Amino acid sequence: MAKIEACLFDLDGVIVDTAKYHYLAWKRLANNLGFDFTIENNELLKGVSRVRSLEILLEIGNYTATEEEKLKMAADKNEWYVEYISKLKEDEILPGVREFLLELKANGIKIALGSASKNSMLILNNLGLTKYFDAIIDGNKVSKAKPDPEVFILGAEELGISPENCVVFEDAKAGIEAAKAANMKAIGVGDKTILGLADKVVKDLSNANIDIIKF
Ligand code: B16
Ligand code: MG
Repeated sequence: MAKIEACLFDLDGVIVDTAKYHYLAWKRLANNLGFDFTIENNELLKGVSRVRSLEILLEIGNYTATEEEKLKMAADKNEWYVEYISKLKEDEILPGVREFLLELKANGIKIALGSASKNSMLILNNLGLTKYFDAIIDGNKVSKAKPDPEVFILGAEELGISPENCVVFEDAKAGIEAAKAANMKAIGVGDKTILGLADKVVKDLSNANIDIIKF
């Protein structure tokens, strides 16, 4: 079995729960357009790109918009979202994450981010986590969304590690599919019934240590 030399982390749902801020901003947009947007609806947007998220939201509200209007809606939503995440503090790092990153570093394991978000630098900087990452691949660098493996392939390339020596940590089904399509190991973070395709599933990273990346 190939030895793991690098860990690639999704951001929202694995390192920090930014989904609640995405929700508040999308809900504000929906309400401005005259329809409701529930926390259940928000589940559909996890791990999904901003543009695709807007399309899903408009489908939910049965709302038709021109391309120009959609651009303005996405920009407004992002402005409100950025207001929230500008206030992110280190105490919002999900349990066990910083300790796990430190342990990986101490064991010479390379670390990369593999996120769909275009706001990842602001988030990592506010959480004080940027220094742990050897490569950051996010929505600004990729053209294809998960389950396409592009984000993780680019991460492995930037780290100089071959995919079979990489493991991905993901909370979204599409992210697990992307990891498998990249020929990497995948650890699901969250619900076993949703992330069943992963090699392992953990509820969260609160008890994660170096043993978790031994397969
Ligand atoms: P932004 P991840 C994803 O982050 C979020 O889960 C998803 O809800 C969001 O639409 C997407 O980032 C794009 O984010 O609007 O900030 O560019 O899970 O891939 O880290
Ligand atoms: Mg995620």
